[in-house]
Amino acid sequence: MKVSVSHGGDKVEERLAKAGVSRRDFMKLCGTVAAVMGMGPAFAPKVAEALTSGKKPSVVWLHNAECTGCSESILRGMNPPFAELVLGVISLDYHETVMAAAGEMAEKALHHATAEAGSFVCITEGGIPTAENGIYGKVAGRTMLEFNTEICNKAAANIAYGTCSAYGGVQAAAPNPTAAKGVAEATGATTINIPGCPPNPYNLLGTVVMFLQGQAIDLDDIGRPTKFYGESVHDNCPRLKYFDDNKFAESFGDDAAKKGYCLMKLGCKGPYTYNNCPTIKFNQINWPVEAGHPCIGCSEPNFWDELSPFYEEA
Ligand code: FSX
Ligand code: SF4
Ligand code: F3S
Repeated sequence: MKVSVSHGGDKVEERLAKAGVSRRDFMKLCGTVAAVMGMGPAFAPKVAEALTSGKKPSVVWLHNAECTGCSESILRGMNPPFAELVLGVISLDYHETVMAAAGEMAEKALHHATAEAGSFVCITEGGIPTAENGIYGKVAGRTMLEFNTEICNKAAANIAYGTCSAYGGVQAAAPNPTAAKGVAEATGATTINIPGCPPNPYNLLGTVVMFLQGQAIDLDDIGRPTKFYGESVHDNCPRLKYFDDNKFAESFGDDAAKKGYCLMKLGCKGPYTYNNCPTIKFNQINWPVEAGHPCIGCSEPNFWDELSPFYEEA
């Protein structure tokens, strides 16, 4: 693999300093990434080293059929400003939502970044409509099916970010009129899947750190890094003690719910869902079950069909 790396531009420390993020905050974030990776605090300097090595892999980010919540999950990361960090660590050569270029200039940037096979990493967001040769999703006159098939099969590595990109997601829910599929299934390319609707940006950052460190990334049988998706939501849920004691909330806002009892009778799909939400949380602040909402299984393939109705016990 010979992903082109840029050594120019702002260094990650400079970008973070401009955004008002201290070295101390940055080290705290590295500690969180180390924890997400299942390592102790002693691993934080290694994370910092990978993130500040100055090697910035060239990344193109393709948008498909989606709600853009996946990009939002990164852009709204606050602790420290996550977008600054991500943009400091990679050379983001194409991303329709955040790039300044538009129209033909944007297309040129994409063409330029993807001209040489194996020289870039592709991150995809959203599912791919495949019915009638993909006519239900087009960018710049080309179908998503066409340009994803071309680019993903030329990339050194593909990361499917979000459940839609990994497995089809909401577009692929029954009756799926556009025959939407995940990127791997639609294009034949291999993807590392970081599902969630939206996904947790720390799982993406942890994957990028493993990539920068040259670590082998162990995947489960549906393409998810086992470091982040190896245990169920239920396994690490703070309400598990109540589940074990048969103490359940019967309705939203009842006394049992307020006491933090298990939400299984309100539809929680935590036992069937593999993700690290209870330990990493969103913005390290909260996550659905702790906020009083059942897990709807948003990181599982076909969860819209197979794990619904969302508010009924499975
Ligand atoms: Fe899907 Fe992402 Fe859910 Fe939304 O782009 S995983 S609908 S959060 O935004 O693709
Ligand atoms: Fe499991 Fe959900 Fe109950 Fe938590 S709330 S213990 S994840 S069933
Ligand atoms: Fe999704 Fe369940 Fe986590 S709904 S965000 S996998 S708690």
